[in-house]
Amino acid sequence: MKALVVVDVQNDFCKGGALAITDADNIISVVNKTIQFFNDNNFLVIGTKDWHPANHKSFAINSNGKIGEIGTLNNLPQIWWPEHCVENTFGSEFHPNLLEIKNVIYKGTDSEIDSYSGFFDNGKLKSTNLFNTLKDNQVSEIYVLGLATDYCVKHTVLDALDLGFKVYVIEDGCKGVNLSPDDSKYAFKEMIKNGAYIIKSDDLT
Ligand code: VGL
Ligand code: ZN
Repeated sequence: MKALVVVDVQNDFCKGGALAITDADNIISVVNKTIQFFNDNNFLVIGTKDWHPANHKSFAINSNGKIGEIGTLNNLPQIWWPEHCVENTFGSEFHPNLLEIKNVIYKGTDSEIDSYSGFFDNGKLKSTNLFNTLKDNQVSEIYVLGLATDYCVKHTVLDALDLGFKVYVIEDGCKGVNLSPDDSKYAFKEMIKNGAYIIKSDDLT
């Protein structure tokens, strides 16, 4: 079985959002085309949501940090982010033009620790339901796209590879934060080095 994992295509990462990624909205048509392809073929479609309580410690304001600087959270290096994807707010909803996704995985729900991967928090202390959902559906190959290339897409892909999945990343369906200008480029390199295949949405037939 094949599964599509749509990573964090939420308002706060899109135009006008609290952690808006440049040109994020340009991926929506690619993401929708890909969702449609997976639906048409009766493959599994899963969406992840970054889903933080308002007191989440990755938010600069809750950790006495400066946005974009690095500190420590739960003994791990942590980038301080603006408040984003607060649970049950407009910012944490999927982009309004995104096709409906029935299977949703929530991550970053523990205020004490950040979670870039759709599978585990950054310290790998707890897991989400993503692995079990994939296992229950006998998924062996996953296709990943969404936001952001250099954080949640990358970490979801690396964990999926670690867990033994064959992983394809749909390049034109991803955009990165790029705190440093080449972060997305290096993210793709790291994913490739660890065994991911980089494809274009048009390669899906
Ligand atoms: C993300 C930064 C903070 C992401 C989530 O979805 O890539 N990035 N929280
Ligand atoms: Zn977050």
